[in-house]
Amino acid sequence: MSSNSGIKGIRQVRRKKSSLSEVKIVVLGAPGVGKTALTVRFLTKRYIGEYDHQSDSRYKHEIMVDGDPVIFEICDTCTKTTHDLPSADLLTWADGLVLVYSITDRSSFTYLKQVFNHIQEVKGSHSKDKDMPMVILGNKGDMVHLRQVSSEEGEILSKDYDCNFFEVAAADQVTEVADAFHELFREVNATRRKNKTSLLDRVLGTKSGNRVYHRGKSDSSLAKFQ
Ligand SMILES: Nc1nc2c(ncn2[C@@H]2O[C@H](COP(=O)(O)OP(=O)(O)O)[C@@H](O)[C@H]2O)c(=O)[nH]1
Ligand SMILES: [Mg+2]
Repeated sequence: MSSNSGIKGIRQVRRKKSSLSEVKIVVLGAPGVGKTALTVRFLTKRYIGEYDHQSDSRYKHEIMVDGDPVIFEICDTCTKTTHDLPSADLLTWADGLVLVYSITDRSSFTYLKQVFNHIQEVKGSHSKDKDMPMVILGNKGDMVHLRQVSSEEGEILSKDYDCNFFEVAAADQVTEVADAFHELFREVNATRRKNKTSLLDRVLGTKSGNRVYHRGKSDSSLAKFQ
């Protein structure tokens, strides 16, 4: 091997490292909706029926999204009652939120609305200049015979809060669950780009002059899964 190809090799490694993205995700939802099952399904592709978590669990995994490695840091919250709401610290830590309800449990759907109101309040008092990318998951899609929340209601909720919505089943889906997390990562990236551009606009005072292209939801939903 010539010394030239050695240098090339090092450059390639460096480039790869610097392009590594990181995303911090918090999984929220009422007790028993499948937050842990979905998180574990996404990170390991496996489904483990019962978990005995007494506190929030944190995971850090490297996952390929659209051909690039991404470090997912995930906080799987351990909500004990529907009076529990995420702390301001946790919401500040998060780049994006996975909001889970169960299609077999109407109260878990109602709980999400409570969470949304809480997020708006926290965002108001901690006026941070960023949107919070979110995805809503209606889990336990395999239990249609016990359905209490229609797909349309899930869709309407997601339109109200301007986020993506997927009905999934941690119990028997792998790709669909992963796709939902990947989509959230894409949304986080789009928001980061938007925030960077608006900061630049403010610093350079070019707000009204330049036209900037922001990737819309329809573009990101077309992106192919792996
Ligand atoms: N049928 C079905 N059961 C599920 C699904 N996801 C989770 N569960 C079950 O729901 C219960 C609660 O799941 P868990 O992940 O611990 O919920 P968490 O409290 O939100 O973390 C467990 O018995 C899981 O096996 C699913 O997609 N379908
Ligand atoms: Mg759990």
